Order: sequence, then C-alpha cells, then structure tokens
Amino acid sequence: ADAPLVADAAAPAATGQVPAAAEVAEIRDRILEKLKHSVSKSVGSATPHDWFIATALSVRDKIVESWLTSIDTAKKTGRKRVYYLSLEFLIGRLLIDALTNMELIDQTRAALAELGVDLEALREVEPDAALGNGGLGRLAACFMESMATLSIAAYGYGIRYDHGLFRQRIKDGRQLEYPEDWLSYGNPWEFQRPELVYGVGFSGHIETQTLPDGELKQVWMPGETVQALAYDTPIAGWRGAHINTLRLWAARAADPLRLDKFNSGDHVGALMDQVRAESISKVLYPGDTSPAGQELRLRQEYFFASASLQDLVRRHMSLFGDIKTLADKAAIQLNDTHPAIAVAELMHILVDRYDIPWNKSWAITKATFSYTNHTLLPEALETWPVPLMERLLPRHMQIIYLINALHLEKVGKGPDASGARLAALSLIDESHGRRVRMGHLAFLGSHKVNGVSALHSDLMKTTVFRDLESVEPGKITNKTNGITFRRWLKEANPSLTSLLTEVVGDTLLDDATILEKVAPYADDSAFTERYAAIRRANKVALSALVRDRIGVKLDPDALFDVHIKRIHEYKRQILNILETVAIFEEIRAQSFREWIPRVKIFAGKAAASYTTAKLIIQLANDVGKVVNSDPTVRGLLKVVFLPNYNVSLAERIIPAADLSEQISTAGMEASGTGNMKFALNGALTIGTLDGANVEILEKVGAPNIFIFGLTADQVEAKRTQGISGQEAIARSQRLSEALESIASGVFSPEQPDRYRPLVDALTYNDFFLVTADFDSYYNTQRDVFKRWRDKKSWWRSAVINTSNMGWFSSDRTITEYAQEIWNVPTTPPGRN
Ligand code: 4GP
Repeated sequence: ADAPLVADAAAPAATGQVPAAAEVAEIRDRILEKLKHSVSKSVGSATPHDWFIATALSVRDKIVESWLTSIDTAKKTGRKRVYYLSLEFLIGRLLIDALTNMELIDQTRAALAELGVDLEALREVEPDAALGNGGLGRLAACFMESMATLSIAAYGYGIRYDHGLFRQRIKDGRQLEYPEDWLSYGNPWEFQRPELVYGVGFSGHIETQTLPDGELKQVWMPGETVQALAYDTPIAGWRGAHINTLRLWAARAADPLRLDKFNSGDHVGALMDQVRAESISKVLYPGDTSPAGQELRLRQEYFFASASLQDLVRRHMSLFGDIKTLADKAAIQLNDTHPAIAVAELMHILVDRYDIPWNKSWAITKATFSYTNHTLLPEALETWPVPLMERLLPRHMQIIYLINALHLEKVGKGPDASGARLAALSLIDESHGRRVRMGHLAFLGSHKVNGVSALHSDLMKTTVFRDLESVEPGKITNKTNGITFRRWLKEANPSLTSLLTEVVGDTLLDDATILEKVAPYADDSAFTERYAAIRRANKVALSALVRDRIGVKLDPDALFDVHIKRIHEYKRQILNILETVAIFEEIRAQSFREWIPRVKIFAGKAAASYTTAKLIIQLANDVGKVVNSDPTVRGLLKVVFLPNYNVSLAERIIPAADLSEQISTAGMEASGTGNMKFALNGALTIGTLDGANVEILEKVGAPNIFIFGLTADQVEAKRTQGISGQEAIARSQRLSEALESIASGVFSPEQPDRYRPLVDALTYNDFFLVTADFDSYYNTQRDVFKRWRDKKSWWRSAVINTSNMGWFSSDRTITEYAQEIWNVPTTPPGRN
C-alpha cells in the first residue's frame, strides 16, 4: 500500500508495469512502417497528426486480426446476432480506447517515447467523433464496447454523418454553432465497403398484382432510389478477445452526375441528384422546424433502417437460408423511437419480398424487435404527418394502417373499448391533424419494451405507454443504464484505477462488482489520503485546461461543483445558477463570514433552435463574468462555462469533480449516465430522486449522497395545483432577491432586461418547478459545505461511492439485455 503517488493525472497511465523491450521495439517498428508506407512521411517531417494516424493504423492491424476471427467464429457457430439500431453513436476518440482494450497502451507509450513522441499529445489531436447529441448516443457507444467485451456477436447500425454535433463557441457569452468536421483529415478507424451498397427507395407508387392463387400482392415502385454505402469501424472489447462492427451508412446518388446536363452546360443542375441524395448523411439532426427539415429527418430514419435491415436479412439468408428463422438468429434493438420505421420495413420485406403471410410476418417481426425508450418528454416521441408518410413511404403507410386496423380490432373487443381509449391506443394521432405515432409502432412491433432506470420504467407504465401496457401487460421491463468502466475509469482516471487495482486486483475491469472490496478502505487514512491526492492532481490538470481555454484561474483546493450535460430546462441548470447568485450576494454582503472556496463548472450544448436553453447559457456566462471579476468575492467563488462540451472534455472534467449536479425535476430525467460516471470517480452527488439517482442512493446509502427536492409523485401533485412560482418566491427572500438581481440587469448591465423572459417564466409559468425546489436545494448545498469542512467524512463518502458503483457497469446492463431480451449467450472477457 505504499506505492508512489501519481502526481499528475494527465501523465502516463500508471499501471506500474515495465513493458518488455522486445515488444516495445516491435511496436516502434510497426509505427515507423505505417508512417512511411501509409502516411508517406519521414520521421523528420511528421506532424503530430501524422504520428496519430501511424499509431492508429498500427493498433488497427492488431484489432483486425481478432476481428476477422470474431466474424469467422460467429459464422461457424451459427450464433444469434444482436443488431443495435441507433441514429446516434457518441463514440468520442478511439485511440486510447483501442490501445487500452488491446492491452497495448504502456508498450505503445514507450515505443512512441523512444521516437520522441508523447502519446498524450497524440490523444489530443484525434477528432472527437460526435455522432450523437447526448445520453442515448453515449449509451449506444458504451453498449457497443460492452457487447464486444462480453463476446456477443453484435453489429451497431447508424449513419456516417459528414458533420456530427455542431462545434460550440461562446462569443460575448452566447452560444454560436459551427459545423463540426471530424472527417477532414480522414478517419483511420474505418473501412469503406464499396461492395456493400443497398438501394433505398422513396416515394413512387404501389401496383396491385394478382398472384396465380388469386391473392392480391402490393408492389411498391419507388420513384427515387438512394444508395447506402457501408463504412465499418471495429469495436474492440476489453482484452481484445472479441471485436464487433459498427457499420455506418453514407448516402450517395445512384448516378453521381447527369452527364447530359453537364455537357449541355448545366454544371450545377447535373449534380442535383447527388446533392439531394447525399444530404441524407450530411448532418446529425438537421433542423426540423421547416417541412423540408422534417422530411429530411424522416428520410434519414428510413434510409438507415432500410439499409440495415437489407444487410442483416442478406446475412441471415446467406447463413441460414430460411427467412422464417430470422427471430431465432437475430435480435434487433431499437435505440429510441428514431429507428421505429424498421418495424414496417421488416413487414414490407417479409410480406412483399418473401411472400410470408401477414400473421406469420407479424409474429416474426415482434419476436425479432425490442425497443428502448429514453425519455418521457412527449415532444421527443416522434410522430410524422400522415401526408408526408404517404408521399415518402406509401407502402409503409399502407402497412402501418393494416397493423393499426388489426390492433384496434383486437382491443376493440375488450371490455373498455371507449372511443377515447381507442383513440389513445391508435397508431394514428388525430388530435392535431393526422400523425403516425412512431413510439406506438415501436411498442407494438416489439416483444419487449424497456425503460432505462427503475423509476423511468415505472413511469412509462403510468404515463406515455399506459394504454398500450394495459393491452400487453408485462411487456415493459426495466434495464437500468450502465457505463463502460474501461473508458470512464481506466482511460479517464488512470491514477485512480491503479490505486483501486492495488486493492482489488487487476480483474477490476473484467468484473466491476469486485469494487466492493474497496469499501473497508473508506476508513483507512493512508488510503483516503492517496485517493484525495489523485483527485487533487486531476483538479490541477483541469485547472490548467480551464486556464488555457477560457483564461480563468482556478484554485485546485476549492470545491469543484460540476454541472455538465445538455442544456435543457428540465435539467435545471438555472436552479444551480440561482444558488450561485444567492451565494454571490451573500459573500458580498457578509464578507466577514468563513466561506468555502467553490468553483461552479458548467458545460453543455443547447439545441440550435432552443431559445430558452441558449439564454440559460448566456446567463451562466454573464454571471461568471461578473462574479469572477468582483473584488469582494476574492476568488471564493468562481463560475466557469467551458465551451464545446463533448466526450473528451467529459473525460477531463469528471475525474476532477468533487460534487456532481443531478438536479432535474423529478420524473423527467429517464436515467442519466453522467451521474454514474461521477459517482464512480468519487464525486458526491447532489440530486433529486430522479432517474438512476434513485438507484445510486440505494447503492451508496443516504449519508453518502445529497438528496433534495420534490419527488416525482409530489411533482405531479404540485402541477395539478398550478405551476405559478409566485408563492414559492414570496416565501423565500433569498430566491426573490436572486431573481430580482437577474431581472434588474446586475449580470447584464448593457441590456438590463435580457433575462426578464427567464425570470417571468419562473414567476408565472414554472413547469419545471425550479422555484418550488429552490430552498431545499439551497439548504442541501449548505449541507455540502458542512460536509466539505469535515474532510475525513467527505473522503470516506467519496470512497464509499466508488466502491458501490460496480453494479452500474454497462457489462451488467448488457448481460441483462442478453439474458432477458435478446436470448443470446455472453462470455466474460478474455475467456474465448
Ligand atoms: C437520454 C436521457 O435524457 C437520459 O436520462 C438517459 O440516461 C439517456 O438517454 C440514456 O438512456 N435521452 C436522450 C434523448 O439522449 O435524446 O432522448
């Protein structure tokens, strides 16, 4: 227990092992070979980016060897495959991930060092692949890694967007969006598969044919066909024993160029088809406020669903030769409602292409699909206008109508078949123009539907899916989210990982539940001192980053209070800002009191069209500007907003956090996964009883987490009484003063009424119940202060948090999916 402390968290991963010289030499030579023959650069002229590519290619070779074996084994054994359909994969950077999982990190670091190259510098030049917005996209990435780790033969299917989530810049406190350009230097991880191209049809018309037996057959004649081209990225599981494929589709026109037009001088017109086709994979989340934007979004969804289904059906037929066994050999998971059209697409394939009778087709479809819901926010449960569906996907609309008719016929025979009930159960929402409810389609077409935390799954049964659940009771199950510890512990916090493995052994990343063995060390001061020193080093490293990026100097001994996630009213960044303002006013008024130095760290992006969220970002920045420069505050409070939040930035911030803000309105955050990452790394949570916070509380115990605020039930009850904030504001002097200073322009002297709309909304229309929870939050923050003063107790709680987080490994989550939803076997890492 007296190993040396690691002083700098950003320094080399301290696994304490000295890599064998021969292996290092071999890796060095391979990197040099790649640099020369694949990058075509000499050692003297290579840029950091060239070194990154050469290193990535050299580890990729190793991965490919296992990859081909994994594919071969799955073929030979005829195993059931899992297909994970997701419009988002927020994978982030892959170099450190690949080296870690292939167990090549120390050797590669040493090999590069011999060449005078720092692996950490290469880590920073890799673009962050942001093919997603937030939680559900990052979950898909963690799941891909865990499926590979557990040797599940799985494919991730999605879209290869040219431009991922926008790059955020903050100018004068405001968010500006710039296109993100992750592919501009090429992507060393992917393989283009020009032989894997599928035609995806749109629009056109339907012809009715009469078969020899007199049956009618519907034949869709698409008016337009776009090609889907596959790009494969290998995903290495822990210890590299099994590698899966992330297959992303790029759109291109069947005819890249209309030569006749081009030669007649219409050079732009000649490219029209190409531009239209390629726009499908141009950007993640095209703005959908315009009808054209909505249409593009639906085109994206159908494009990737159709290409993926064609691909997996082709694989199934070539291996097993009988479409009727599809459900025995394929489990398709719909990651949220975005891929729901796949249900109608599989029916189209079975009924129209393979002539399988309708009922049999429906049985196969249901047995093959399952669906995960990630939010109860009604606006996120997609619906598409019927006229749009009819025009773009006429055959699918027909199929949906028939699914609906049979479904309503069945439920119409039930005892409670009122018109209102049938309207709620229908696949067609007729309340504001006819729209197709994609959540309903996903639900009906699946054999299991799951929420992502215990509370969320329960609420699904009583809110958005109440009626459907009553038709198929027991279909909704829970699969509480998880995170991969390889990335969120080992790669993000190597020093903490080596301290923990000293205690529990080096199978920590094979079986996270052994973290429990750390619990007794919560009372061992030699251990907690080392644990605290690692945190401090991480805070020093983060402070350097903050200084570089936004020029604010932080005190690493201050309490780092962190709120990082997408900016959304339900996540209540504004509640945190209000507490900040209240404390700011108090420090100024009572500077003689003993204040705890504290840094409030915010990061997150707001959807480009979400005006209120963008105003909240501006407020955080404006508050920071005033607070950070106020002489009476004397650095006791700092407020920073770090621009361009992404996976890589999260990896830097989380290991340096003391306090994790998880303060959504109860009942609104489906699960959260950031909450798990923080608690694993030993930050204490301040949170509501929402999402997986409830389960974190169960695991870590009430003394080791700060819970406040209304419960989900109380939120519901309160809303029925009205959502004005006036009463709560009148009751709380602190709150009314904080609101008053914001409203009167203390933080926006150049435009005093800038935040009037925010304050008015909280006063008269406080749907997210910020005002109702303010006092409880404020007081709980004071409990945090008290606890922080008692350092022994603080670190004890931190260690207890870490030691109880094993259950939140995505290996556990994926094992549950495998056993209870997909019916596929799993193998622990390194054992095949
Ligand atoms: C997110 C939820 O907001 C978050 O609570 C959850 O942890 C995550 O999914 C993964 O299940 N939802 C989204 C979304 O990302 O776009 O709806």
